[in-house]
Amino acid sequence: MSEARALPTPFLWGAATSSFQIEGASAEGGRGESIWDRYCQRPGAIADGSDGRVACDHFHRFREDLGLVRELGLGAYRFSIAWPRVVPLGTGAVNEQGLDFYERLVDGCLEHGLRPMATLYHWDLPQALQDRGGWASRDLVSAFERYADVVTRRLGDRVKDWVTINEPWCVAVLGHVHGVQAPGLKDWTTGLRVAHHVLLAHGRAVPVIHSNVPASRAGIVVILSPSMPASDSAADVAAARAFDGEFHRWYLDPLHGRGYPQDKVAEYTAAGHGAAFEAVQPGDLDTIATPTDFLGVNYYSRAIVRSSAIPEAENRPRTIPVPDPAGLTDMGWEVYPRGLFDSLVHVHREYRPKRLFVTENGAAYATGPDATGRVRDEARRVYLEGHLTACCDAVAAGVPLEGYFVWSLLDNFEWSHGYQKRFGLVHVDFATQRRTIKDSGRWLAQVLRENRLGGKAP
Ligand code: IFM
Repeated sequence: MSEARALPTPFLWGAATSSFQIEGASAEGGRGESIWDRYCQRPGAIADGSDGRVACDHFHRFREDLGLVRELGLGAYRFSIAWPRVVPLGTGAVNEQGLDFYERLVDGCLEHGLRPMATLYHWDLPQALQDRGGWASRDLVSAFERYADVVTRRLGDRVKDWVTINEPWCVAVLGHVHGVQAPGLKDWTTGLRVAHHVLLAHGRAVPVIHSNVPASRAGIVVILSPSMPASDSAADVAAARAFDGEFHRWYLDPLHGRGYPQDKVAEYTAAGHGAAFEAVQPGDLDTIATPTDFLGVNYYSRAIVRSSAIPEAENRPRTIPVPDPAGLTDMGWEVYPRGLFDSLVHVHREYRPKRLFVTENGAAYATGPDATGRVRDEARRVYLEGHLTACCDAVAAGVPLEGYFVWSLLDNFEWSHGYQKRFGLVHVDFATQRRTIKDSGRWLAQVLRENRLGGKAP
């Protein structure tokens, strides 16, 4: 246990979720099919063969779940809106029942004294849009702009914090290059087109949010994972730089007015993916760089990168696992809080966003209830303590960090891992839908109550 220290104030403490991972009710309330509904049907796509049809049944239990956020002592709740619940076919008819659901959710937040932060796109694209080319098609940009308009007109009097897109790298690369997320494609040229359209959609949505929502704050969420060479060899150093280009700079540079990094443009072109850049039209880069009010950072771990002879066609990540398995979460990700501090300081110094939020941070551990019903997840408490300390250090170092959201409120559907990876502060028994606040959640509530970190665990 580290020395006790005061938490930064004012500061927004919250928990985060996303629609497909918790809502369930996939065929209720007029919701259309999403690419994740379709992807889950693909044999072998989801480790435990599960899907999102019921998930945490949050659609029906959201009041109980908001009560849990409050019980955890948090002041904010980050959730996402399912595009196919609001515009079932992606364009055309609006489903009023879908908007009504999010209105009830937002009102519930406000009744519980929670500041809502809404994400417009956390990966559940309407399948009808995928059938018309998905994010590889430029038509998606205006479809997203219109969807953002519909949602912000209805909720903008109550929701002030808006995230356009969650983790564009995951959308583009996991979904279209590695094929391990919906829609499950494996093609770099497509992935690069997707990345461009996703960024463009973000840039087009920001003014829509600003004009529909008085006093709004709009931003995008990126995932950061500081890349470090596995050795001092020139080849590993170059590989780490290449990873940094793919994972961070490809998004952060254009978002901050620098255009796409030229080293990566040259690399992708040399690898035969140059056709992707035909998607970039005059004015696009200005749109992508539309000023925002915050940058959201999702952080889980660092990446140790080695040069390798893996042929690019295999679409495999070029990272190596760290040697000490004791320091890994159930995702196989190293516990490395220092990387959060480094990432926040780096982004602040390099890109100067107006303000920052840690919009996701957390760890998967399978701990379930013991014979007394208590969930003793000490490993998660340690993880959170380390990362909260990193946030306090970043604020002390002058980073304009104004909030932190734990991933996740609930154990939930962890994409291709199904229900096997548990990130929640709250345990969910998926057979009964019973919720149990874990020890880590009780510890967090105590930290927030006492407004200090490093005290005795409850
Ligand atoms: O569960 C995901 C979330 O949907 C996006 N960020 C990473 C989390 C953990 O993998």
